[in-house]
Amino acid sequence: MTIPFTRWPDEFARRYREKGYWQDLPLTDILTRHADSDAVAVIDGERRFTYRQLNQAADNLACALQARGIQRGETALVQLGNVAEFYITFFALLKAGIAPVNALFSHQRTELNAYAAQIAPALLIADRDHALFADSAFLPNFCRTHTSVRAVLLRHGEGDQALEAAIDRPAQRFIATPTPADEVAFFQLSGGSTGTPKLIPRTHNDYYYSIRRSNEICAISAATRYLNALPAAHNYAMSSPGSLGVFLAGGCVVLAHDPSATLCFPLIAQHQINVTSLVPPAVSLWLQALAEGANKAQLASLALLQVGGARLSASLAARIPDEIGCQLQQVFGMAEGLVNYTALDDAPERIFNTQGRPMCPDDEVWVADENGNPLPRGEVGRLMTRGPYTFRGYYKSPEHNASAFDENGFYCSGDLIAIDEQGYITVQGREKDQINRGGEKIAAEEIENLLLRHEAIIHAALVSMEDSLLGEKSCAYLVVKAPLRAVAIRRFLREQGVAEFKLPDRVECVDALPLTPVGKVDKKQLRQWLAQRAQA
Ligand code: J2J
Repeated sequence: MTIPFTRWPDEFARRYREKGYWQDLPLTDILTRHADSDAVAVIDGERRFTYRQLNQAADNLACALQARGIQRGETALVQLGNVAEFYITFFALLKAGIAPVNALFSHQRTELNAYAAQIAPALLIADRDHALFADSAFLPNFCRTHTSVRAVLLRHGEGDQALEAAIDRPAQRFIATPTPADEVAFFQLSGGSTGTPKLIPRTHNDYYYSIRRSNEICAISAATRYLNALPAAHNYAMSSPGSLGVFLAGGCVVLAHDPSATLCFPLIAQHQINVTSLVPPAVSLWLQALAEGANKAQLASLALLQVGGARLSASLAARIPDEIGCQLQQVFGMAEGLVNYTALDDAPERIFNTQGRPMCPDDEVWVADENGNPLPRGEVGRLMTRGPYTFRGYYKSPEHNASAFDENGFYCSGDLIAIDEQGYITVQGREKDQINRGGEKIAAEEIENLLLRHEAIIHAALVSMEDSLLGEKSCAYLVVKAPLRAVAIRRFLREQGVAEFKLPDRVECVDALPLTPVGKVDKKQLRQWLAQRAQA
């Protein structure tokens, strides 16, 4: 059984192998290469796991899954937060050849249903600490809807369903059976711009390269002590170089449940953290905490701070070396593949003012005008890319793929960028219908569709509005039959079971939505209205 996905054409696959990008190793190699090491791999609160223990735990779980009849080539839906079990589960599934979708912990019913509907998982692994699974009604309902689910394991669950028990029971004669390295290893989540969240098939070969190359650029080694304060399942925290990069190098990952200064500063001091990654709003909060007297000495071991996921202003960037006392690296990446980094030895001006350059010499990146024609260097246009770790198609989405890719397999990310003479990229804006709320991505259409389920809402448009901390927040423009208050709208959406960060920060009721000459909602105009109101 293999999972269908859009493959790279043979000539590309051949070239990527010849150049050593694809090494035909399964991602499980990241862990098994350290199977005999007693170095600490993960610290989660009071708990510590050596590489040997992490590997054994993954074997145990994989064996338990096989015993439950879950087979190689099947899929799993996983929702775990920043806990050691996230990595144990990830490696266990890879060892058993089961491809997971790792939902974010902030996701709710709508997102989980959308993922399950797409992959028809044989297995669900989740956490009783999540509100959905704390509620005894949700799980039976979920399993009734998604009849493909044959086994459920819950962190902090009971009896047969306890994830911990499956991890603790020693494996008997376990033989790992990962999928072939050029097949799907797991699915990454797209930030999305469409009604249903899209899934990104990632192969062992392409993802392993992305991690290996990231480690080289970021100088990750066995001496790296990485604080993982971003959602563990997010592509940035997994692979740029993220926790998987640190495991590959034999370093130590310390988990934090959120990036707040109050939680992270003491963890950095206690565990002598030398690398971490943040989104720009968290940087602002760290700087604010320091300005308000937080103990800077706690950050003494921190050598490198990566910032990405959303636009970092040059002024905020420039404050980092002095005020936090470490080196900055900008990261501009996407779950679809392409990742750009500033180099550790780049001049400060470059690090403050650009989002870096593609990490692979064979990343093909160019800028297109609105008709798909190449623009001269330096001009602003659409980012087009293909390469050894950039996917070739969303899972089971032929229609969307037809517009997201050009005829030569270049993916159009929806970002508006410029590339300078040295190949460095600056992100200038966005064309995709998405709101980037401090790194958390909201597909406008997904929320608009949910809003339209409300009996009093006739038309709905979700647009971004500027925010000094988050960069962007969301505003819902509505045409309604009867007056509606923002709290009622938010409550309604919450009842639809959607992640909290996707709820509109503001609601505006209007008589009509402005339209473009072809009759589409004119979101540019709506954003102008918001800007004018902000000035007024
Ligand atoms: C501006 N916009 C950025 C940046 C991402 C590493 C880092 C981030 C992600 C990520 C990732 C940006 N400046 N520095 O997967 O491996 C916006 C762009 C991009 C979208 C991708 C990684 N860094 N962005 O953020 O899939 O709009 O991945 O297309 O969540 O975030 O979002 P996502």
